[in-house]
Amino acid sequence: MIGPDIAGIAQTLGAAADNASAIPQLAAEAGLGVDAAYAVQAALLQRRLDRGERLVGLKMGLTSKAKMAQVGVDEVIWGRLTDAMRVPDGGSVDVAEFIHPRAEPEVAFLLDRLPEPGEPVGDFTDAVRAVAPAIELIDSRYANFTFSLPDVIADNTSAAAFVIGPWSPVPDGLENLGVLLEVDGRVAQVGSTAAILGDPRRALDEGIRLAGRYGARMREGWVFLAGAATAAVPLRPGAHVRVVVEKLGTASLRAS
Ligand code: 0L1
Ligand code: MG
Repeated sequence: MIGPDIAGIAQTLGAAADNASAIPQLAAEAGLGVDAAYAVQAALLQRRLDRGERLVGLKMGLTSKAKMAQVGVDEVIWGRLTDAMRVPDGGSVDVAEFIHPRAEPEVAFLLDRLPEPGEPVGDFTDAVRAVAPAIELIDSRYANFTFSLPDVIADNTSAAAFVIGPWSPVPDGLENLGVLLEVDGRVAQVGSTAAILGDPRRALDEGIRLAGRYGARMREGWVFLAGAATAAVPLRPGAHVRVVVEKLGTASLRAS
């Protein structure tokens, strides 16, 4: 039996991102299941590496009830981050380079010594050197930001860009820190790091476990986006977006 055209689907999704042009969902028609969708994601990454980008970390997606409800998918997923997706803290992005970008408040981990695949993270502060407030820009390549589970996995979990604020040592109470997402100085979303799988540290266990299933192993020095603490908000041209995480400070970006 002939399986889905992994390379062809990756090419279609990659071109949609490059051209900032939405495409219809494709998983159902292509017979794409979850495993094949992660193979598409790996092929999409290879496409980026072939043009000189570097893999710098992983991200978790749909780690909060608010996010799951927003997109109608109820499984935790993971995707890949490259250096080209990183925007300096306080930097700007051009909305025209995206299809329908949304911003969401995240917590980032700077990875240190990780356990062998299949082993749980023992001491969190051995595995994570530092923590930072972060913004993730997501931009589904599918029309109307609507997709099935395999569709969104194939689309690298809508990853588009990210901003990392200042790194701090792992603070006490990481499992329940207040989180704000502000747009133009107004509070747009309020949440807590507790919304991230009940404790963002759990996201790292899940990331190691889920990515390990597909042979992806995280490395010292990589960034890990643990997931959003609230629903995402549309990013409009001219908007100034700021994330505030209690004890960790702020990360911001401006959209042009
Ligand atoms: O980072 C995320 O939670 C995004 C996962 C994919 C679903 C979406 O595009 O919101
Ligand atoms: Mg996210």
